Amino acid sequence: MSYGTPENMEGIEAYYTHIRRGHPPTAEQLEDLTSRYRSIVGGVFPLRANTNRQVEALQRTLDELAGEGRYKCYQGLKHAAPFIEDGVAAMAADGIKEAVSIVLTPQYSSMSVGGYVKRAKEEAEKHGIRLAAIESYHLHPELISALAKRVKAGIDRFGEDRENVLVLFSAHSLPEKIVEMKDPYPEQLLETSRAVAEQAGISRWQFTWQSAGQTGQKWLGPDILETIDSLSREGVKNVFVAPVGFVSDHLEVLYDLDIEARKFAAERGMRLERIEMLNNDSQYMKAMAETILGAAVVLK
Ligand code: FEC
Repeated sequence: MSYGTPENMEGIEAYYTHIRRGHPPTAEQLEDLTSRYRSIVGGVFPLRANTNRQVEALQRTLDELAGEGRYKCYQGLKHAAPFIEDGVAAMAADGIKEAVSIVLTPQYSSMSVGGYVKRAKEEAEKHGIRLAAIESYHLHPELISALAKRVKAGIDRFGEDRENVLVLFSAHSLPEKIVEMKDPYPEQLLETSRAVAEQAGISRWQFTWQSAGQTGQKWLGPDILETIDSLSREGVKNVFVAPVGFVSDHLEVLYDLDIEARKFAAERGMRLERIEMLNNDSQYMKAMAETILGAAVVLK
């Protein structure tokens, strides 16, 4: 399962309305989002083809690890077609009786992965499918190793300045109320960050939030722009961002980090670079495939 993206510019309004649980955005909100897509995509939505490639790569990895034909991958998206319910219905139509669900994002929150799982379970029940739901795999050794390699390679891009780089791990913010709910999301993100930093031999790092929504309630902070501002006042010149709660090239990375945060840093005389996203990285695929095989055991 994955987040989903509009198919094209005309699909943005329906997509945004779905994210807002059926409440259409105002004209101003719609224009704001459309202009962000315009600056990254020029009519092509990278996340769409990317998710298809991830599903194909995961299928190949499962075939290699468990034998061809043992597992079949289906795709279900949270906010776009094929929706989660479509994916489960497609399984039922093929006569599948046992399934494992996994979300591309590695850390669990009741407001992110929890929502995907609830919808998958409800639909599976309707079709009499037994479903084992994976909640997180944020410390899988293959995932940590893949991220650590990318952090190291990215820091090398700073050349002579590589010793003076501060690594900023980041993830999508959520409303602050998740803290009172004892949601594991912030802690799992810190655990991933700590493990990657350790394996990459990084001692100068911080965690920060990004991409908070405009909903009137308080979201987890500090936001990446606030963090960059504080760092600039402390004299930091080189920042390397690793959004460990995201795995793909999409709006929240290609706009929020590559355009908005980079410009904000440049205005303060700072250089900001970003990790290469995992997309269909073979170690990331192995992390998911091994987690799936482990979860499938409970169905036996
Ligand atoms: O490239 C693309 O087309 C899609 C990029 C995209 C990803 C993504 C991941 C997460 N979100 C999470 C939570 C929220 C909450 C709200 C919210 C709103 C948006 C909007 C867009 C959007 N998100 Fe998203 N998110 C992506 C895109 N997200 C566009 C609407 C405009 C805006 O606020 O920018 C607020 C909903 C509300 O209004 O009530 C909450 C979380 C993730 C990471 C986990 C996951 O991938 O599931 C959490 C990718």
